[in-house]
Amino acid sequence: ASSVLSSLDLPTSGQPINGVFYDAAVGWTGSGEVQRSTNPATGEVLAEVRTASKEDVDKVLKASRRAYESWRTVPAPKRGEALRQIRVAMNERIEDLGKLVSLEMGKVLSEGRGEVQEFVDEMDLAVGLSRSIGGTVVPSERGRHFITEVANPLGVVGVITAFNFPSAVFGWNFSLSFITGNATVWKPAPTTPLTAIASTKIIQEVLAANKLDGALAALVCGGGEAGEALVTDKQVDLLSFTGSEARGRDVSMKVASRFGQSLLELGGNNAAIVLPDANLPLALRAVTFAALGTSGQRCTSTRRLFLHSSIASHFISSLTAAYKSISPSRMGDPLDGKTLVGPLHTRDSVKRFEQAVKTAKEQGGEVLVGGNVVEMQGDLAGGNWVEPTIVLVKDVNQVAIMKQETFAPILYVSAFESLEEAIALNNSVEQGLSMSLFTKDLGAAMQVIGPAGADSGIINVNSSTSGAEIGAPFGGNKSTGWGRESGGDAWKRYCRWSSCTLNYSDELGLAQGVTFD
Ligand code: UN1
Repeated sequence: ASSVLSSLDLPTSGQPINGVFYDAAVGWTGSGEVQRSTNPATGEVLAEVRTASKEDVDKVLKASRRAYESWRTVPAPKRGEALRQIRVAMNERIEDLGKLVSLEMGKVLSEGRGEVQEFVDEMDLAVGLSRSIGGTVVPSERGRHFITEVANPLGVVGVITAFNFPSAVFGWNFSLSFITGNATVWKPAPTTPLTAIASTKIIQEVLAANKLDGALAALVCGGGEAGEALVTDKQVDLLSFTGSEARGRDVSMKVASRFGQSLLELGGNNAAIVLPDANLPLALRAVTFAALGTSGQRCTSTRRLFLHSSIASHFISSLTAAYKSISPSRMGDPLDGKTLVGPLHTRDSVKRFEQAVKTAKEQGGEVLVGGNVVEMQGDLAGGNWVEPTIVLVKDVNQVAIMKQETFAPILYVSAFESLEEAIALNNSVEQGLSMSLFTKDLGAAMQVIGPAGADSGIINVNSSTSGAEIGAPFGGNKSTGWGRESGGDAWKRYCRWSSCTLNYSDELGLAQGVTFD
């Protein structure tokens, strides 16, 4: 652990690391309570971090506002050039950062590295966008009139991220916020401050080398107090929040009540539907990855599997065999390249896993594989280990827990007869993030994509529910919060838009044929 920390210049002295940065002159500080970052695989305390108090957040927001006021007039391609340098610096440290993500979050090395890659990819996208963003020109009904949409920088963007993607989700937000001319203030999850501190240090080095204000990428580590300050403070123009539906509801109402804007990425309860004509080995691999990747702690994890009745028993036996080939032999230290399934992030996650399995059984679910907390040996004995679990559900109306998102490797499996029924099952939950359909039938695929199809924000045919690329918008419908981040038009949310009409005639022409003579 200490070699991973020192590779990224994180002190290992035992003194609390400062978790607030907003000003190169002030450096790293923080007057709030001390929080711990713990290795989920072993229970070892990695470091203590001094967090931001409400007063710290206020100071940071003032500094970020000042930084925004000069940044907004810098041409977007020049902003893109600074981001390109951050991209290069981050990419140089990708292996170390990936290890730190694995160490602190608990996801396996390939996924830890993968999410830093996702940050780098997003910066590539944003660097390109910095040379093309802008509004459309609209034809005017009046002669010698020119109508265009203008995208100006918005102000200060607050980004509250979750523990499960401690790097990439900030990357999506920061990259777009930065090139559109805003200052960004990041509050990472209380349990993953080290990834945030290491990433911010890299960004700060590039900002300093370019003589840019450090408050363009400020960091406020902390918990409820710092989060609440960002949510309620009018100085935050856009608040991007990733987390639970319960907290997201509270955040969105508080931000709306001050007429701020929020961008929400909340729960998912993603389904995979397998039709009889599907490439079944491919479907098996895709479902296994999406259900077990990040130990079932992605927003996009597959939580519900709907199998056509004609292939259900065959598919379930292959899936059970796949699970048994992974657990316990491929479960273990996330930093070991051979590991496929790491620990849950916290002790509380283990309790929620146990509770969900218990409830599923009480409601009539049958545990086919797993279902238990695992006692590991040696260093791993102090970690948060649970068995990858498959629950067979004969009656979806009885097993109500299936409609809740439990951040754990629990996969509920059920059979269906018709595609319409499977679509209805997909849509029967509050959340609407991602879904998968496995088929070779183009008609079935179009039915799922079309107007009477799946209500999910992300629809994948013959591909996993998780593991989206950054180029398309990422986000979900319904209680997932309707937010869209990363690709597509997501950048537009970070702008202050004006519709501008320019009259270059000497007449005052009125629209809609109105006269006022
Ligand atoms: C999340 O779980 O909050 O599609 C983000 C995926 C990743 C991002 C997940 N690219 O699984």
